[in-house]
Amino acid sequence: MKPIMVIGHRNPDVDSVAAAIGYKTYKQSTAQGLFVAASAGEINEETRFILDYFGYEPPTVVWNVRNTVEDLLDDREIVAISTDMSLAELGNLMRSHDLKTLPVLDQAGRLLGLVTIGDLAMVFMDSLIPTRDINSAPDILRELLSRQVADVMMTRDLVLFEKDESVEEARKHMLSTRYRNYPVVDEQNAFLGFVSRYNLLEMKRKKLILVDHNERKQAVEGVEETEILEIIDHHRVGDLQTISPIYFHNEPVGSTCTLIAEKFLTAGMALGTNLAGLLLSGMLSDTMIFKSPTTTSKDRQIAQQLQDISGLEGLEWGKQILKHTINTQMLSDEELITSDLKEYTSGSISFAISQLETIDAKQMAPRRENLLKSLEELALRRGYAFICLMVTDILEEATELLVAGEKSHLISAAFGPQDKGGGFFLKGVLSRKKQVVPVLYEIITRENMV
Ligand SMILES: [Mn+2]
Repeated sequence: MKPIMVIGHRNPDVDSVAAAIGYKTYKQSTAQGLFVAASAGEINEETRFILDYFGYEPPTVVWNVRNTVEDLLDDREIVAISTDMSLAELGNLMRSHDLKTLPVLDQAGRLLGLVTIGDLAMVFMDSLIPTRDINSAPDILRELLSRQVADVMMTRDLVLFEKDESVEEARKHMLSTRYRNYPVVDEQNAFLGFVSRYNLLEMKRKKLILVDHNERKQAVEGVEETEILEIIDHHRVGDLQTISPIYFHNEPVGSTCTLIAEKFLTAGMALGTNLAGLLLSGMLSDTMIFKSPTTTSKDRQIAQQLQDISGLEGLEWGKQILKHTINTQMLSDEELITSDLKEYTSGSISFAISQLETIDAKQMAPRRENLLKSLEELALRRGYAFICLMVTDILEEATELLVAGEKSHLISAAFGPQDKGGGFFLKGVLSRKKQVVPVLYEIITRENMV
């Protein structure tokens, strides 16, 4: 059974990882199927600390969900043969299993060659026809049937695929050759099965449930090749499309974990202390301990219940989490910018907003000039019309906004006046999605940049 992946956004934060684990657990006990939690990239320090604290394994890191040759393999049992098998035995095997191609493997399961029914027929004909002597046929046949697979197997010019090859590559090879079956191997050349044109037609899309995002640019690479089953989110509605009608729960609350916790609570399902703690952590992290204007009364009310279950005191625990947020001193300018970078599109233009949450924004001041340079470089390299870095001081409840890129003047105009260091001081601005993203979309529309 192919698992259904519950996955958050790229550059995963605590909310998207905790929501993936939480919703996986919820689905596992309410729906049929095998669910796994995944993260679309390496988890950050803060998340690692939290998972560790509550005894959770980090979710599988998934960089790409494109279909690979491995996804084409069916679950059929592998019938294989060894080099020392006689052709008489081989004939029995082929008939009893109704097989036309067989892999020849060594003791360790590595692929040595193939025997196809066509090759066998050629061997028989090559031996029988030149004699033109019907009377000697039984002897020739007897000799043939006692030969071994090693004598007849095809070993050269095999068209085979590695399991991680893309389906697109495999498709091209299949269309330019004319074999019935193509062997698939892993890095050690171990045989995994055959694929055929038929498997291409039958290919099943990977199944995903998205949490904490619904924009294509923020989703794991290859998302357009998958089937999205559900989305649970608290952001603006983006540009992802689905094949069929789906369950799409989008609600402007402080965190996706709020919505996941709510599902457990309203269903009257038991919530373990660890899961309650994990979900509470996602809420605290995403709402900056309820200081962000994204925080709603639903968040406060659900957080209270999670505190009761987990025995944690929200404020205290929130401060402990904060201590484990990224250590900016260890990061290069570019690492610092890309560690929580989100990309957006509007028509043909793309832009990006990065956010750095800190409890002492002043320590960033000496780096401002170099950060601006890095922003400018990144905008150029990745083709952003503009890029913003929000340096958000959680304690002071303010953001210093740095802007770069070809169209940055438009953004600057909206947030001005500029301060001496080249940034914009925005008192009371804490939330990227609520206080910055909408302003930028507004500007793009107004300036007709699309
Ligand atoms: Mn979130």
